Amino acid sequence: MNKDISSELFALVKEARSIALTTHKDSDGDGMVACYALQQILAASGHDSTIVSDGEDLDRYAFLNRKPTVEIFREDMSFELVIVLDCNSYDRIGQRRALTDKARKVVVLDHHVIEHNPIPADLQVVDYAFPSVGALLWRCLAESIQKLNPDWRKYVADCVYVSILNDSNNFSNANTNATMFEISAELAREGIKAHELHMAYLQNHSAKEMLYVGRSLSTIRLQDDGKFLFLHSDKALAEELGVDPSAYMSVTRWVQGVSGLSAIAYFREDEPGLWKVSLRSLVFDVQEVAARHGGGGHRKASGLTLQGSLQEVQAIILRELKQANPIS
Ligand SMILES: [Mn+2]
Repeated sequence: MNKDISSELFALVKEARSIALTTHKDSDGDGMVACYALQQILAASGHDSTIVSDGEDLDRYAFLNRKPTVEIFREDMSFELVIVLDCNSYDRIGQRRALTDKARKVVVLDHHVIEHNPIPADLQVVDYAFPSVGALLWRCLAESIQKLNPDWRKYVADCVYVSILNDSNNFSNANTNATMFEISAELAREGIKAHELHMAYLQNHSAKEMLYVGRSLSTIRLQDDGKFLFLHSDKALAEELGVDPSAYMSVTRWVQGVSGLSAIAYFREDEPGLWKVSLRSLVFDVQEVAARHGGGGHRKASGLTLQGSLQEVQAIILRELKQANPIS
């Protein structure tokens, strides 16, 4: 851990005439905001890059005060160097796999368990010891970050802190450890305002969004003698309230810590009959469950997508959880 990869990364960056940065499907405040940070780090040494998105709403990161260069994926795009952040599997990058297929060189920087269908890379750093891929950048590109002017370094520090807030849910997930606090202390010394970033990123919800959470919480049902908590938000709810759930902080954070449970499953209908499932457990390996259905994540927190009626997809997950392996 903590090996600096600045020279290896910049060797690839210097020989590339075009650079794309990208992250997993349903991007989040780790993968996407780490792209923002890396774009700034590359720009500081004169290397332009493009963040390639799926067209998701990035307004929730507007408080970061610097406008990144982002383009929505198109089939005809190609870049000589593609840097993938916060995932390591083709299953997680969706149609943007075309970018890695066309690239001359590929870099993968991640902190997730390596799953099936890994993306082959010319430079790969996958280290589970890091709480977020933003934190991985902070340590593994420390040499480059130290050379940034103070304004840019502060921006990168803000981005890294947001990545930690995202992946730790404000220091409350199971990945909260000494490394997370040590890196956060370094970020505080760079001048980040932790309370402001917390308010701007995690608390900045509209009343309608809170109503969306409340209505979703009202669907809580217990399964299998109270071992599993299921809850859901269907597409009709998002439409009725006019909220974009993909831009919204996960509903699962409001049920984490409920006592007496073995696992939580949250079902969010993104298209009619298409459910994004978030699994949380301190007991069972939910990464294995997700990977069996083309999803991924961590042993205690994972996600997958299933097709069918709510009853059908809940039956699949209930069966899977009953058979899940304990975390070793
Ligand atoms: Mn992450």
